[in-house]
Amino acid sequence: MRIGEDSFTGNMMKILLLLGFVAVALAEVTRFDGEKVFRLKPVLDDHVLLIKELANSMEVDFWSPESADLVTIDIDVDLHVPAAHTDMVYTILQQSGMETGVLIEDLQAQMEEQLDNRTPDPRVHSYTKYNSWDKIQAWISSISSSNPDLISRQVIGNTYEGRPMNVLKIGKKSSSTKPSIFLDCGIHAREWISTAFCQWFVKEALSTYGSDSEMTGLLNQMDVYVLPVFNIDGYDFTHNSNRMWRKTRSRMSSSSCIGADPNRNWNAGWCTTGASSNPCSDTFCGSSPESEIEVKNVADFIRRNKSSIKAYLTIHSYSQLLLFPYSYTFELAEHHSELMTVAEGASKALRSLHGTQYTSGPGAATIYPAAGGSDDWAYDLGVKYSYTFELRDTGRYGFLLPESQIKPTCEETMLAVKYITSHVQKNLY
Ligand code: 0X9
Ligand code: ZN
Ligand code: ZN
Repeated sequence: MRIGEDSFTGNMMKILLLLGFVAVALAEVTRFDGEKVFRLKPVLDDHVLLIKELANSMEVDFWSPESADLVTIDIDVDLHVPAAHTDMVYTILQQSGMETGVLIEDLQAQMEEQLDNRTPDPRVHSYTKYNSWDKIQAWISSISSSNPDLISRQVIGNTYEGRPMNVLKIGKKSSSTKPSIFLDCGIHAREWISTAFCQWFVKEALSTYGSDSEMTGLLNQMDVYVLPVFNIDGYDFTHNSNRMWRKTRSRMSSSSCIGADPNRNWNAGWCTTGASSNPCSDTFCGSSPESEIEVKNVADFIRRNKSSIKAYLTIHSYSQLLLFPYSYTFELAEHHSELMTVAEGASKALRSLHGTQYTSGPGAATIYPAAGGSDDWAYDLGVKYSYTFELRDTGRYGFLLPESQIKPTCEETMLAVKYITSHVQKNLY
């Protein structure tokens, strides 16, 4: 090992590289100054047509529903419009007579307001902040190594960009295989409250095991597999480049557009409805079922553990819904009435804490038909209790739910999740 000139050169190189990376990172951050989110209430075919035309003629981004293909009469549309077009779009909408409101005046300002819990130390992991992937990854390691009696972890594969996907298995150790529940968060990158919930769930499980009888009973009898961040590449991208990213970050040689919708990529009526085969769409279903490595990794894991997994819970945001199969068809699921009863009980438990209202029902009829989702896939595989949560809020902040709402949102969601898990525990099959 030589020192002197070489180490000086080496250090200079490091500094230059670092500066280079900083410059690149800064250059790539997308800002949203002056951009608005409109809420439209289409009640005529003409309104629907107009929204689709707008979508074709300028770069608007659908927050809800997720693409122009899903727009129909009588469902609210939350539309994100670039600054340069806001005046024109607003005028056109006004002239059409469609009811139009402004949900978010200035997206950049709202984005900065979202981080309203930035004290005391921005460098540490916090359950009431939106943590970066790097912080979550460190948290996964430390929480598993400090709770060896209740947590074990395994890597189920890597993401497209090579990040390890850790699944935490939470439960009292047992020599035989226990029945289990699979919980994932962060399928969609920009739904940050979802990712916050999985961390909250793990914390609550650990801190109430032994004191809360429901949690103790659950973890004694069952295991809960938690995937804290499903779409890690996308999540990291929302922290470092574009806050509004939804999809994975995979590349295809046939298109310059990046990523597929990881909730349109499952082998359940794949790409037949409410999904797009255009790689540039936010609801692109991918080049084939499970083309997204993250989806494949999770599907493989669930298939491998199929005989033990009794419930599949997946956390999204926003619109305060508790959904169950089906979304790829309007046909009712075989266990429709039980799924509905449990969903209503869970919604009621959730509401009891802060009065937050949830609507429950099968996906297709309750939000929109959309094929290739994880809930439908798990259900058709044989996981009877399959639920998609859409957490707070109903559009005031949308994906930019302030950090000050993490605690109340997670607390109320815990009640619904525990309601479902205790039903599952009492009705093992
Ligand atoms: O569209 C989705 O993937 C979910 N809504 S979100 O706003 N978070 O994107 C709803 C998923 C419901 N289930 C299925 N479509 N299978
Ligand atoms: Zn990172
Ligand atoms: Zn989602």
